[in-house]
Amino acid sequence: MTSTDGAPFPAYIALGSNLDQPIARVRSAIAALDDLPKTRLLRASSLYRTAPVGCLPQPDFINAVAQVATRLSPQALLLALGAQEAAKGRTRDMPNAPRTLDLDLLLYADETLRTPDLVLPHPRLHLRAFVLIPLHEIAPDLQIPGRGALAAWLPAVHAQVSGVRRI
Ligand code: PH2
Ligand code: MG
Ligand code: MG
Repeated sequence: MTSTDGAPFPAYIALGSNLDQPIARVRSAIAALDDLPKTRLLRASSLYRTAPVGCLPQPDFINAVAQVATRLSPQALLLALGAQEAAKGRTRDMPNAPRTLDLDLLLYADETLRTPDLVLPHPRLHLRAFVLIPLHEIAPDLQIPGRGALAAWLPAVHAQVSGVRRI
């Protein structure tokens, strides 16, 4: 599914920031998705303040999820998201260090893909309340390819839910 001259494909993107005015950064990053080539912003979730998960102690994150319609291939979309991160001053000193902007490609149509650069669906999306809750807000009936209904994964992250607050 890399020929992209026809109808656009839906894709979901997770946004996160926990450095230097994260609310403003996530808001402007959502708007900037509409400026990506061959890509339109369709929906965006509320912003959520979330406790860090799976990383060293660091400031709370601001997280959100957006849906786009794109004629970019998954690889081209991934590159475009990386360029946006770099344009917003993201440096990659250490894995899971606090970051100005993280843009993760969660889902691309019903594609499943396993390459060194890109795994679809995102391999941890169903384990993270800071992704599942905003994704459920904008796509309550979503099916995750290979994993079933998104809503069925919410109970699995109940221990993280108290750390996710809509703002
Ligand atoms: N991103 C991570 C690791 N942990 N925790 C929260 N709450 N939000 C994130 O965006 C996040 C995280 C790696 O990308
Ligand atoms: Mg991430
Ligand atoms: Mg990332």
